Amino acid sequence: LTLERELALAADRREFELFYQPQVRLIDGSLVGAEALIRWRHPVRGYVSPAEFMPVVNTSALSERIANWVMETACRQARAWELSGSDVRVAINLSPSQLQSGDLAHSVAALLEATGLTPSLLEIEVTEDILLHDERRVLEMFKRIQELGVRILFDDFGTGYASLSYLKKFPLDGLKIDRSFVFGLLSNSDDAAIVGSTIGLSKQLGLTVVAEGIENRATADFLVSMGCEEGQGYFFGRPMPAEAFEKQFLAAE
Ligand code: G
Ligand code: G
Ligand code: NA
Ligand code: MN
Repeated sequence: LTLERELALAADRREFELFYQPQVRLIDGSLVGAEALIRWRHPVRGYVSPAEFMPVVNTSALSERIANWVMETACRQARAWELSGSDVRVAINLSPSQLQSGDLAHSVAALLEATGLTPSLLEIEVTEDILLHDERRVLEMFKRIQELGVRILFDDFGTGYASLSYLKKFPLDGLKIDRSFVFGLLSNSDDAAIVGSTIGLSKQLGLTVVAEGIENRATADFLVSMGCEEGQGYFFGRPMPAEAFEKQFLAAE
């Protein structure tokens, strides 16, 4: 059985799940959002990381099916949380195939309509490999998605080849500083300089800035001192099933 075939069976058997990782306002630790992250609950191997199977998914015929499932599941969850009185935003990771086939803006509009989700509670995270596609087409698609009221964030900022030129070319709402720059923040002055400049740059461009990979309080405090507004990382919470997320982060709201 090839991995691709196994993944198709897994989709039929509903073995995929979305986990949610909290995103907080750094100044007071209050919840602002959740990033939806796919997991494969394998009957024998347990939870399999997307790093192991998403590269195969993204180059297979399954790609669109799983991407649509992620988008729909995340929107339904976000709407359920909205109905329960929370204003937590839910962010999804876009797959490259979602820009190649069909009309993404139309799918997003249809999904918002079907679920009743307030558009500003949905965020889309895009990586540089997505922006490498036909520039005019992507630009047009982003504009239409943003006109719906959905925000678009540049994920893994700083790790690509041309991060700055993308900030100039695309109408983004914010960026997520890649965790590789955040880990060493306290001990590496180069990382501190890069993160500090990125925060300054974001502010000057009017972009929301989210730091990823925050694993301890000292890093969070340092980011606050540099003016970073939002953060995400194991210090605040690991990616977890929706029910655990509700218990830990939504019950007290
Ligand atoms: O959750 P984890 O850190 O294991 O994720 C590993 C990688 O898989 C990350 O790069 C993350 O962006 C990606 N990933 C997780 N969930 C999804 C998803 O639903 N869609 C896409 N396209 N990528 C995802
Ligand atoms: O590529 P993307 O930024 O979407 O990847 C998100 C991934 O980062 C998820 O797989 C998640 O498990 C992982 N992650 C989130 N917070 C932390 C953290 O504090 N430390 C580490 N090592 N990984 C993290
Ligand atoms: Na992401
Ligand atoms: Mn990232």
